Amino acid sequence: MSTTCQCSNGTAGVFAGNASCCCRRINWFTFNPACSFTSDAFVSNLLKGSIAEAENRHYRLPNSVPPGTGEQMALLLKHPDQPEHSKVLKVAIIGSPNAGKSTLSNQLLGRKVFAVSTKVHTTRKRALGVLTEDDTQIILLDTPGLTTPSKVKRHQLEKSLLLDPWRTVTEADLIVVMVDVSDRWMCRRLDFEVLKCLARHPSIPAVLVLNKVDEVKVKDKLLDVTAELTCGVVNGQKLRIRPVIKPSLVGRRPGRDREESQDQDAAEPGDAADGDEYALSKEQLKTLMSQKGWPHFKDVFMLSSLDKEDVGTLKHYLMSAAKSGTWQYHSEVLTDQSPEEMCINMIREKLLENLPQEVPYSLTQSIEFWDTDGKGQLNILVKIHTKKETHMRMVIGTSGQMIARIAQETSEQLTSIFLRQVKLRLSVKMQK
Ligand SMILES: Nc1nc2c(ncn2[C@@H]2O[C@H](COP(=O)(O)OP(=O)(O)OP(=O)(O)O)[C@@H](O)[C@H]2O)c(=O)[nH]1
Ligand SMILES: [Mg+2]
Repeated sequence: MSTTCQCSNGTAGVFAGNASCCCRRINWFTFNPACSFTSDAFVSNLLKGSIAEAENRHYRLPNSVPPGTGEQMALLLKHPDQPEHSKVLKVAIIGSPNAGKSTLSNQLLGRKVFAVSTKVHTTRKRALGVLTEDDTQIILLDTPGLTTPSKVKRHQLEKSLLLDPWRTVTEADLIVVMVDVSDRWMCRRLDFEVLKCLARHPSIPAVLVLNKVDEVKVKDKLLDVTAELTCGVVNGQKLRIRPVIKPSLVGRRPGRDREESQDQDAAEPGDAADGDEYALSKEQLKTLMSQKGWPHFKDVFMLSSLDKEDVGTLKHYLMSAAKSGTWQYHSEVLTDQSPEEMCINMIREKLLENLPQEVPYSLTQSIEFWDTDGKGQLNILVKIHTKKETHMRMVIGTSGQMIARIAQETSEQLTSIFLRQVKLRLSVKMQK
């Protein structure tokens, strides 16, 4: 079974996989529509819920990260080795917590450099990944999930969760908005924080990525979601989608969820503030409140970030969108995170994955020892701080099994990031 869509210009095509509507040419860059309307094979795979591994593909071996801050700094400052006709694109990946932003960034880079977990707020501050192929450099800006001041306060999260996504967008050439379509609340309307972020920067092109399509059983639903989240308009073209949007959903007033998501805090990053050139007025905010989607997306992609082939199509799109310009980094750079930051982030990932709901959020870590020995092995000692004895016991686990597992799993991950043997030891300390 396949689903079709029609644009108002009369062209029609299969609307699935990495579909963007039937937009042949958009103002900002020219894009080959072969990528927008995918092969029957792709669609049939998508509808089956799985996509075969790409065959006969040659991937460039991805870069690794130096194991010392000094070497990493030197690499970041190294003069870019750009070719004569260099191209560049800075892409900010934004969205609600847990939408799959870091998973997508890792998959695009071809190597895991960003922490990923099933729990929200895994990413705590903006970090970048660099993808350099041939004459093109894509700078991926992975951001914390957009949240509100009251949530940050309530869960005692870092301020960077509040500020970084907004700051990151200002430096982007393209915004990728990620939505988790397996979450039925998320796909009813765009998160208000996301909408505000887009409204503050209407001149920066944005594309919508519907992620986790592998979790969606009824693929027709993706068309409804697309219509809702784009207000039925993509790249200035009105979508005519069959089956039509359910009448019950059309014109529904902002519901309880939107009202509930409104923050009580006075100063939100998207609100008007003195001296903020991007601030939205009260009227603009009011209009946004009644909006379910963003009618200015240039394209829509439907994909599973876990799937190499899906992500390959988006990567191709980004590569095609790059503009002539000087590279910002040497082609050997993979990320701007320091080795220590990456270690802390990966430990946080394992804590989030292995400990129950609120426990990992109350833990902090400090690096006590970091040294590469004569054999090239990186030896690290990290202390985990906790305020509760019960949490300490949970981190240690029965006979120390939990802490040993976290150390082992993180060591393996760091070994593949730094491309050398890593031995990580963990200890837990009660904080007064
Ligand atoms: N089934 C499925 N799971 C996915 C997909 N993409 C991401 N995930 C899972 O979704 C969870 C969240 O992924 P992250 O990449 O950490 O999400 P994030 O948006 O970076 O989250 P924050 O950093 O907390 O804002 C992880 O368990 C991922 O494995 C997908 O396409 N399909
Ligand atoms: Mg993340």
